Amino acid sequence: MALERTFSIIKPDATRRNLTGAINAKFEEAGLRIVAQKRIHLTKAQAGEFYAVHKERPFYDELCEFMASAPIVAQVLEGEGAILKNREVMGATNPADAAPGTIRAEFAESVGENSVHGSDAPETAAVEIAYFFSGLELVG
Ligand code: RTP
Ligand code: MG
Repeated sequence: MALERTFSIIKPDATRRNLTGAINAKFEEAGLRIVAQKRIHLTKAQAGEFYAVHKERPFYDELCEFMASAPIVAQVLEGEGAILKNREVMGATNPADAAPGTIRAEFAESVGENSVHGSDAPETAAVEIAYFFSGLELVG
């Protein structure tokens, strides 16, 4: 499998509970390298632009409010098959369905406030990385 990069967010429910280090430890234990990272506080409009793909979903407004409710940590993770590996480490969207040991099983509070975001495909990873980081900020 090729060396790959994916985009990750540590969400407001997790930054609020001071879980950035605990979540980063999960990534590193899985062999993912954090090659860029910054803590930012999105506006609701910026959150809406990031999650525009979910605009028609019933939870969209609530999701945007939540993502703007506290700082996030935006990250780029690198590793062999990083996109899939990160999705595995995150666990299922709903923590009730997440496998034991995954980030969402251990830390998520609900299906909405589920501690992390991870890109779901190479195309979305490229778009999401470029939305938050310039090439100079990616240090492999
Ligand atoms: P993400 O995009 O954040 O990595 O999560 P995901 O792929 O596992 O889930 P997705 O279907 O893309 O949904 C995006 C985010 O919307 C919130 N959500 N709320 N209230 C609800 O039923 C509901 N469903 C989804 C979650 O924060 C989810 O991660
Ligand atoms: Mg998604």
